[in-house]
Amino acid sequence: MQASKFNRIIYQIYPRSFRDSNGDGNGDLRGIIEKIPYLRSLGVDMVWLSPIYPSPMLDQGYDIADYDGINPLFGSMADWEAMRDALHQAGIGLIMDLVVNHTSVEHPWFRESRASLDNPRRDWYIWRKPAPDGGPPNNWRSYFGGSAWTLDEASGEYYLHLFSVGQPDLNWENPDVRAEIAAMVRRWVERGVDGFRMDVINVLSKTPGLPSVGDPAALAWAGEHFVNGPRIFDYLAELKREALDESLLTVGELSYVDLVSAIRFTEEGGPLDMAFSFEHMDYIGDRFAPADWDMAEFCRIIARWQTGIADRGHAALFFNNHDQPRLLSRIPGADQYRDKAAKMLATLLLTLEGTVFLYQGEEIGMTNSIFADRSHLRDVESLNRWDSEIASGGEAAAHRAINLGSRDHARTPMQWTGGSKAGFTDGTPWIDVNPNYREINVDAAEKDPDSILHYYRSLISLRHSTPALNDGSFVRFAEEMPALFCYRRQSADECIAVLLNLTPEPQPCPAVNGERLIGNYPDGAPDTLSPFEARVIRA
Ligand code: ISL
Repeated sequence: MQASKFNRIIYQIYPRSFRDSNGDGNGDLRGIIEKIPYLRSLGVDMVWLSPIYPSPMLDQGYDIADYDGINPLFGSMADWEAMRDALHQAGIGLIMDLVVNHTSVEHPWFRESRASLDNPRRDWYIWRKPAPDGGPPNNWRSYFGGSAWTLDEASGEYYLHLFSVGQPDLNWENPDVRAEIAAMVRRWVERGVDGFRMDVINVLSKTPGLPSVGDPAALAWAGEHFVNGPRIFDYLAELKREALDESLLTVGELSYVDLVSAIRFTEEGGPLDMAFSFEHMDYIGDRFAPADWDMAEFCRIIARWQTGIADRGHAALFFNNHDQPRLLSRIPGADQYRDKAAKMLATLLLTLEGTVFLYQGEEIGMTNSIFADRSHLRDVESLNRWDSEIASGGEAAAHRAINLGSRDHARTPMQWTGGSKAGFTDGTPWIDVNPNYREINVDAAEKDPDSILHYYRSLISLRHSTPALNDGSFVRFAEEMPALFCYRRQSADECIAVLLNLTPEPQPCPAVNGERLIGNYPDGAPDTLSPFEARVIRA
């Protein structure tokens, strides 16, 4: 079946950790080319590459120093073109990461901007004089901890960075900035990309005057004056008009977004095709000091979004990405049932309404890693957090926070084999391989017909061949059973029922008659679900 734009299954590659072809310890574009047969055999329709542009890598490439180049760490433009062509020959589309809320401090625009108060590019970024006490102009906090402002000693002014100190925010109020970004996007379209994943795309527009927020520490206030700011829809409509066409797939990462605004961004005629939202990941609060993971609550949020967004907007579905600890490691009881829980989560993700995004390693059940001390961390947010925990709570607190919340859990190298360095590199990996690679790796999974990997393949193929799984409505049932998540996907001529046990204990379940399409246990008793059992039935 030819997948429509919305029915595609998309695989996120974190290039630095995917496959290293030249032994320097860093994944690269030639490494991706090597693995295209693997991607093809998985059955995915597109890949999204996290940033591969020239960058000081302070935020692992989300700090871009040149929007039109390729970071030599990953290869050359010729390598990129070879990868694009090889993907296309394999029938796989290519989505690039568009990071336009901020650049790197190393970007020539910022170098010019900071060079002097009267530089023509001064206004391309957000500069303000100090507050009367000499401190930052307002109380905004950076996503990565600390003030969102840094003083530039030379000019005596502060610049705004919602993320790290190396990621100054562009001034989207300036029409020249917007025109230059649109031109850059057009150049990538001309180079043959098939879509864009737009990084924190709903924070471009700041409230004029940049007022302080009510309580910078409280999550609800965090984005008060920049999340979905006053001109965001104008900016995105303009970008779409100037640079994008319907054949491209656009997926926005929407920070702190609620259902109502997510619909506005993705409805018919809206600026984006689809959007990532985070309520199902963020309900635990601070990732580094989270509330207990609660599968019933997770599914309740998913159900609310499924029902709410239906026919109005379009969801980009994901359980893992490069910013989240591995979901499998968060679920109570899943350590005892890794295989079953991974397959249960896969069943859930691949039977929901929306466009499915998989993250590298999820398809073999990769888990969180262990970071012995600060020297093993690479992520700027984790390093900041380590330092603040050491200052306030000491070593044990720092370990606890990192083991729960670090983004580095998702960034350990892809585990290809049980051999040296998990088959990721012949050199020294830029970040340690998870020690469990001897058991959890692609090679082993290929050989085991009952592996998580083969289960993903079957589900991907099932979704591609089952219209109701793409376009059918979502209706939850058996809601009175909190240990289960049960729903139907209903289209005009078929109905698929999904029964999931969210717990590591057997649970009674409603009887649903019909043909069993897939499941993670051999056929069992019709009225009981085994630990983390998943069943998909053509009802
Ligand atoms: O706001 C969040 C959830 O509601 C955050 O998780 C937010 O989505 C995230 O911090 C933004 O991430 C993106 O932009 C960052 C970069 O470090 C991340 O890797 C990227 O995914 C800055 O570019």
